[in-house]
Amino acid sequence: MTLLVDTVFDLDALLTDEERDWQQRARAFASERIVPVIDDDVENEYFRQSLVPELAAEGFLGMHLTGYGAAGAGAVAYGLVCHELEAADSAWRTFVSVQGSLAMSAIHKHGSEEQKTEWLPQLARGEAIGCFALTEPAGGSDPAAMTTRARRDGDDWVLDGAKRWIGLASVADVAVIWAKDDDEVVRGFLVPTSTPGFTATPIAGKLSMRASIQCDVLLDGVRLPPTAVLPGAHGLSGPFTCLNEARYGIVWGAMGAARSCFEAALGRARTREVFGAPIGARQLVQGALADMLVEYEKGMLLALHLGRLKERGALTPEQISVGKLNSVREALQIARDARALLGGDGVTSDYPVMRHLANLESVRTYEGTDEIHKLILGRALTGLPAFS
Ligand code: TGC
Repeated sequence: MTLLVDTVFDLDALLTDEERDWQQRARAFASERIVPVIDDDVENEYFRQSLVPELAAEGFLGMHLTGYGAAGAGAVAYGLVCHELEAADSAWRTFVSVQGSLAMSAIHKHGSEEQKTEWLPQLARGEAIGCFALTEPAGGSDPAAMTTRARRDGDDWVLDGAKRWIGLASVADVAVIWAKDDDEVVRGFLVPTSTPGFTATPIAGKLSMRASIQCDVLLDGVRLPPTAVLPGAHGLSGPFTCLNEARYGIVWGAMGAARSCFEAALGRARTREVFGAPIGARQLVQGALADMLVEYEKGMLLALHLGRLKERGALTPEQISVGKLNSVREALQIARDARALLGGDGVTSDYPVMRHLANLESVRTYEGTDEIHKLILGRALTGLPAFS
């Protein structure tokens, strides 16, 4: 009997027809529109912006939000789309995350009716790109220490500071900028990127996420009207509620990268002959494949469980930390094991494994590092914060 990845626990049987439809459309999009070009784009460090309206036409941008042109899909459907896009490349799940889970979510959760009406429909249609700027050059793990300032000047706000690792900022039309006001309260601002004083510079020399863009952002006396502030965001819970959304997408997405690596290793195990037999006939190789399968299936079941909790409004930040930590950690291990099974060929672009491995190193670091998620769980378990 031959088991196919994704059929072991018959995850499909746990999905609705509508969820399977989202999954199939995302799988088709990934295989027809992303996979054929991804090696070139990675080689050339190229963000293929022409795919943005196509992703929008599929309804993938902000798909889990309701109203304002968003699809209003469920959390599991959104997770399945993240899974399929990241099976092609983390860059495209990252794009959907930054646009939908971070920029659009920030506006949807914290924006005024005018801000939602102005920005959400065009972001959902892919006619505008959004970015989300929280992390600063001194580090991303402690947003409470941010130094970007928002001061009042009459009715206006004026922003000064610097942000780093901001996805899509150089191609974005609007940036959600997080800054401290004169009372040391973190506030969010919608900044059209054409505003004088806003500069975004792509970070060069990345050996990971090469088909995506991450930027340094400089805010030099960026003057904004009073309507630019997100009225619903006061304090760090403002950005953190958006990070919850993006971290949730990663729980599914990282397992997509893992699936791609697992499939490559499995195919090779069946065909590659060493010592006169396919390596898949050897006990050590079967043991490695079994370990990959176990972690992949556990990761998928966990993602589905978290998705169902989210749909019931019962998902906690700590549960998201369990998912993000597990999915990325295990996806990295699967990618490393797959690389080893592929032998020397595993380091070439004949296989997607090294590309996924390099991408997953970024995914491990952004949206809360493994260490930060362990500390969130450590605080929840002991009641004792280790980071203050
Ligand atoms: P803490 O005292 O725990 O919380 C401050 C306020 O925030 C609330 N809160 C949350 N609300 C919703 N969801 C969550 N997950 C929340 N976590 C905290 C909390 O209830 C409190 O609210 P209030 O009303 O009482 O003020 O804050 P802390 O400073 O002690 O937090 C520590 C820690 C480590 C948990 C936090 O700093 C953390 O999560 N660090 C990691 C940050 C992170 O993920 N950075 C990645 C940035 S995003 C990214 O990588 C891609 S986008 C590009 C970009 O970086 O901009």
